Amino acid sequence: MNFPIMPPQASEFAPKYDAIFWATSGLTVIFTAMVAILIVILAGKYKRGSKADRSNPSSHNTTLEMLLMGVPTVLGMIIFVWSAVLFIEARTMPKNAQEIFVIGKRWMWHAQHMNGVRENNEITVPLGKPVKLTMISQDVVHAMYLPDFRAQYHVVPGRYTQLHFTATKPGTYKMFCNIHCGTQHSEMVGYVHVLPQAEFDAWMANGGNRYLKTNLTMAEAGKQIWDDKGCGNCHQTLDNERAPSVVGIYGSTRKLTDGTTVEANEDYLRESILRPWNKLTTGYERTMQAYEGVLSEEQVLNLIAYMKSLGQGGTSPDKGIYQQPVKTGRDFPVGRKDPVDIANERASGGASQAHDLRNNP
Ligand code: HEC
Ligand SMILES: [Cu+2]
Repeated sequence: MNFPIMPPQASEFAPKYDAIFWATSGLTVIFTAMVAILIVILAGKYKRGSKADRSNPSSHNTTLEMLLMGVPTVLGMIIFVWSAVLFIEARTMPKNAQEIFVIGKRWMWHAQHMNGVRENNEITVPLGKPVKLTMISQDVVHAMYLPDFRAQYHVVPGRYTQLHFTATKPGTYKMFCNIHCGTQHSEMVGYVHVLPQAEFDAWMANGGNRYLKTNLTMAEAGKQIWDDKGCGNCHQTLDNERAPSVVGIYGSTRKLTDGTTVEANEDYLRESILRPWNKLTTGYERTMQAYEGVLSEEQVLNLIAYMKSLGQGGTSPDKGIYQQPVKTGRDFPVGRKDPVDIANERASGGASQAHDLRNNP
C-alpha cells in the first residue's frame, strides 16, 4: 500500500529535518500519553467513594520534582541545540553554490541562470551541488516552497531573500507558492528538475533547451519552445483573464487597445512575441514579458510555425467574457475582470477553464 506520510527525501536537508520532526513528534506523543494515562488511573483510584488510602497525603517528593524539572529541561536543551544547528546551516549560504535568480509574481515563477538561460515555472538544478536561490517579488509577498527538498522561504517585494539546498536525487519535483497571494495563488506552482552535473552543464550550454532531438519539424520545435518557456501558462485553448488564445490566430484580424485592427501575419506574430506591448490585444494589459533578447530569431520562427499549426483565421477576442470593461466601482483596471468576479464565477461553476500547468492549446 502506498501511504506516503512524508514527501520524498530529495535534498541533504530532508533526512536531517525528518529526524528532528519525528523526534519532537515522538516526545510529544510520549508525554501526552503519560499525562493522559495518569489522569485516567488516578481519577479511577481516587474517585468519590473509593477505598483508596487518604490518611497520609504527601506534601512533596523531591526525587519526583527533580525528575519533572530535570528531564524536560535536558530534552528541551537537546532539541534547542539540535534545531539551532540545523537552522544556522539552512540560513548560512554556501560559498561555492550554483546561483539562480528567481522572481515571483502573481501568478508565476521566473528563474534566470548566470549565463542568461531563463525558465518560467521551472527551475533546473545540478545534482549534488549546493544551489542558492536569490529571490524577490514583483508584487505581493510569496513563498518559495520545495517540499521534497524541505526548503521554504519568503519571497518579498523590495528586498532579496535567499534559500539554499543540495539536491540528492535526480528527477522532477514540485514547487509551490506557499503564501496566499491572490485568486490564482493555487496555480502558482511549477517544477524543479534535478539533472546530474554533466547533463546540467550540457543543458546550460545549449541555452536551456531540454529537448535535443533532431529532425523535428518547425512546428514541433516550436511546441517544445512553447512548453519550455511556459507560454501555455498564460495562453490556453480559450481566451482567459491571463491572455488571449492563439488557437487560429494566424490570418485572423486582431483588435488592438487603441481601436485599430491588424492582420495577424508572421510580422505581427513576431512583434507580439518580441515586443508585445507595441500592439496590445484589446482587453489585455502589459503583462506578457518582452522576449526580445530572450528568444533567438530561429526560436521565434519555430514558435510562429507552431502557432500556425494550431489553425488559421480565428477571431479576435472581442466578444469574449473577459473583454467587457469592468464597471464594478472597485478600483480595478478597465478591460480586465475584477478578480473577485472571476473567483465568484469559478465558484459557481461559470466561466471555468482547464488549469493544467502545462496546458497547451
Ligand atoms: C504572463 C503571461 C504570458 C506569457 C507567459 C506569454 N504571453 Fe503572450 N500574451 C499575453 C497577453 C496578456 C497578451 C495580450 C496583450 C498583448 O498583446 O501584449 C499576449 C499576446 C500574445 C500574442 C498576440 C495575441 C493576439 O491576440 O494578437 C502572441 C502571438 C503571443 N502573446 C505569443 C506568446 C508566446 C509565443 C509566448 C511564449 C514565448 C507568450 N506569448 C508568453 C500574456 C502572456
Ligand atoms: Cu504567490
